[in-house]
Amino acid sequence: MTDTFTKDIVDGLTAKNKHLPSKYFYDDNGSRIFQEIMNMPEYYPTNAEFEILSMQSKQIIEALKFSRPFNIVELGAGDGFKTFKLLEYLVNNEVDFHYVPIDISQEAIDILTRRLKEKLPALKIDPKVGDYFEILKDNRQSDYPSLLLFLGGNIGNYLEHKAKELLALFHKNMKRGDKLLIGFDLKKNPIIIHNAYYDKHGITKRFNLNLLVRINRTLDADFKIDDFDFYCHYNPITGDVKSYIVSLRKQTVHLKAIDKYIHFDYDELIWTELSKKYALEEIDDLAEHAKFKVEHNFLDCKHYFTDSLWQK
Ligand code: AVJ
Repeated sequence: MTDTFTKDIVDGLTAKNKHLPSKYFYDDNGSRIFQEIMNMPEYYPTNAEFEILSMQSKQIIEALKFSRPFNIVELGAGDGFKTFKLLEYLVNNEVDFHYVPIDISQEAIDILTRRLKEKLPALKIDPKVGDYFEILKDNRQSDYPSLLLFLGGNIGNYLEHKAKELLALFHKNMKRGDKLLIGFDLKKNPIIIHNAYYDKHGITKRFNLNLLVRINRTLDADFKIDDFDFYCHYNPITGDVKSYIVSLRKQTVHLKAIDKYIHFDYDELIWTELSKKYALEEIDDLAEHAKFKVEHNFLDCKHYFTDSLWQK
């Protein structure tokens, strides 16, 4: 039981209140299901952030007040669909910059690089595969100012103390004057949030249960997927969306690869994900705690989402 995946899964499933880390949703199949989520009309964050970067790229770049050339470093670039609008604006305006997309997935980086070379041949792209922070440290040696991108609202998956830890790490690996553009999903009418996560198509349910499929495959386990359901709940006071897998029976699952048995009670829960929604004041507090200065919030027209620009 050496690798972190196995350790995280076993720790989570043997805890008093069972839980599994949402970062493990994203195997190849999970990434595909997440694409389906992003294509649902109810999943507003994709459209909201796309609107921000389509309509306000000029304002965002002007707010940087960078000398040129500069770097744009994207953490967890993925398919880079949203970022395309920002890059397109810069290339069309002949701005001198380097784009450094970083992702842990070689496949994602290859696809992104191929697409960008085709669509924006003039773009100077310097893709990196690997751990954010190792690469950030390298970038710190660069003489040029950098804009760090952490888009998509991924910060919402972190518990408060973990979010603070992550932002402190960003801060530590930035130069004075560098900027961070970070996406936050905002508090809004709870029904809209409920419908985006507890979707009527069952896609988010499939996204969650795919984690059990992944455990079946990697740990040679025998989860009967039909014996589990999905539940999620938005608390409009705290802003927490919490997602769960629900055991529909009293049952035992065998993780054969490590010969471990996991018992489930009738209706027992596995907590799988936090997707926190923020108020603008909470964003200010987070920034201040991590010693950043909030320069501007770029909101979509419905005020569902913000790309918040911070300076070190
Ligand atoms: C990719 C973390 C931003 O929390 O909204 C979508 C993942 N989970 N539907 C989010 C997700 C359920 C998503 N993030």
